[in-house]
Amino acid sequence: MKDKIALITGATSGIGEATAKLFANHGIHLILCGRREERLEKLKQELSSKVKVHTLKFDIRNKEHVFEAIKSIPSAFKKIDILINNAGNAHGLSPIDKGEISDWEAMIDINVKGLLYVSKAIVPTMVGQKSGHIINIGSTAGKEVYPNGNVYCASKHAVDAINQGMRIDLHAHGIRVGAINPGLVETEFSQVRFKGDTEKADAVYKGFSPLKPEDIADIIYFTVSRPAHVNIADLIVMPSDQATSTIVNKNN
Ligand code: NDP
Ligand code: 8X3
Repeated sequence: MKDKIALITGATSGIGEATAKLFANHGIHLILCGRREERLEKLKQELSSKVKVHTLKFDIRNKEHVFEAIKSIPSAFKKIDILINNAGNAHGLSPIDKGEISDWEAMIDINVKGLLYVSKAIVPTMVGQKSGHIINIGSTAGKEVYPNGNVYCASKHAVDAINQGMRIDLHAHGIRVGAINPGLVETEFSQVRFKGDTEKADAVYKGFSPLKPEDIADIIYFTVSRPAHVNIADLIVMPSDQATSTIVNKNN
């Protein structure tokens, strides 16, 4: 994997950040994306002793900014081997009659449209180079629907469909496409979902051992480091204490 180049969206936190650190340990050069510039810079400083790091600050909702940012990638980083479509979040957890339209828009714009913009900006180059590996970060919420999860689940079901569609369209071009669908992972995810309500966010992970972002990073690295003839197409991973989105053993 040494000297491959990976672009990771949502690299400033959680799963994306853990993946960036693990990739750097394996000699994979990095293009790190997110909105929080200080975090991007900090990560760049930390990882630059191991690999080449380029940072791109953009809001994935803004189509023009996505395309400008990706166009601006210096030539040394232009041959992207691995795309990790990871940026995303839940916004709110409310029944459909009470949900905020702005939250629905955020989830569709970031989790679905943003993923498509980034892919559209990168995939044609992969097609040209007849190689590439795309990992779409879905969710158990893309495999089932849970109470009050309505639009977040819809956005992740869309990621599931896009993952399948990408694989159908791109496998003949030598591009591997696969999704990793995690259950409960303790990151900033619930802080964002509950808009900074730390008590509510912490309660999500109380009483059991949730996945850590490093657990998902391990699986992402395993997936991208399989031999060229192996494509992990769709993988669900949950904490051992979780059986479905709603069945979680919280008695530990
Ligand atoms: P975090 O909140 O820790 O990280 C989310 C990342 O997405 C941040 O780096 C953030 O960067 C980026 N992001 C969010 N909004 C935007 C935006 N508008 N433009 C650009 N980047 C954005 O959560 P996770 O690490 O948990 O989430 C990563 C992925 O994993 C998401 O797709 C999520 O749906 C998925 N997932 C998470 C699970 C969990 O339980 N935690 C389970 C299943 C799937 P910045 O704010 O700097 O822009
Ligand atoms: C994140 C996991 O269960 O909160 O996708 O939807 S969950």
